[in-house]
Amino acid sequence: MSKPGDFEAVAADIKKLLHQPEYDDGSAGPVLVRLAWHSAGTYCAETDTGGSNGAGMRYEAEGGDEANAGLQHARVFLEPVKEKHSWISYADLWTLAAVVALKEMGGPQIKWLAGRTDYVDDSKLPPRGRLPDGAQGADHIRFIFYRMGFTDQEIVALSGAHNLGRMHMDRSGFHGPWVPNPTRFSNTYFKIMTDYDWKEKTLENGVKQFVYVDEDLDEELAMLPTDLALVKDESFGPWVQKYAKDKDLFFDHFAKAFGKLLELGIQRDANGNIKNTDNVKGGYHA
Ligand code: DDH
Repeated sequence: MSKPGDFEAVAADIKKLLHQPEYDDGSAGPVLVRLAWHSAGTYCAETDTGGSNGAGMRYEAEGGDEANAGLQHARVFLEPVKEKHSWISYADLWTLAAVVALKEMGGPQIKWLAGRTDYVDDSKLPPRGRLPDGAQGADHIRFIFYRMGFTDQEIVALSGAHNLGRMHMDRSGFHGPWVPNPTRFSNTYFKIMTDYDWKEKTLENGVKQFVYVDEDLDEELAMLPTDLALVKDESFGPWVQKYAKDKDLFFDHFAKAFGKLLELGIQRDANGNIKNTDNVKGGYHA
């Protein structure tokens, strides 16, 4: 047990659990990033519902959304950290874990502020279906991300998270990693999206995705229809090209957009404290 507010101690324990030799590509990092994204990405600006506050994914109403299949792995990885530092809310732990994991995987530092509560406010529960469907195209992507308040530029930057991790047939129905080194954050996703010749493939479960096969690679690479929809779109496309050429620009824009994602629906006063709560306060910038 650490002192309440000692986020450095929590971050240190998150770092220790990232190395998971038996799991996927040897790291818990990618699935932790996805946990934070799915916890926050249910937000609707117009109705002020959803978002990371409340950690609603612990319960069936939100956790049972088929888009969240597989994220129990991330929550299980984090459970010993929660047991040791019981003062931290799950909502803070899940978002902090992504920030720590991204940095450890070579990504940018993301500004993170504490104070989320685990109180599930039923009036803020997101309905199912708020997260994106990889089989769709640009209109769907805009529908989902405009609802949260993101711009086209931010949408492309956030999509760069697919530099990490892989798809699992038993979770989403899709299969494979996007990039050859899926535990290292970079702009490779954008580079290969534009440079490689992607071929449509129907998997044995009937699901369609795009693949790139190269005998020098251990396995074929994959792209979702939504990933490739970014290249062709007249407003998304130029950002794909810019991020493919300029890693620093991508890192800067990704850090800002991911930081914004984690704050959706969180109302703070001028000091950064969440209004009307006595939650543990602080931040993590190291
Ligand atoms: Fe994603 N994502 N994502 N994604 N995502 C999947 C995996 C990961 C979509 C679909 C899928 C973001 C945007 C989109 C990560 C982060 C982010 C999988 C595979 C699908 C399908 C799941 C599985 O089978 O295990 C779609 C569609 C979109 C969209 O924008 C239209 C964003 C914005 C992020 C983010 O973090 C900001 C990460 C990381 C993974 C890898 C997870 C893992 O277990 O590995």
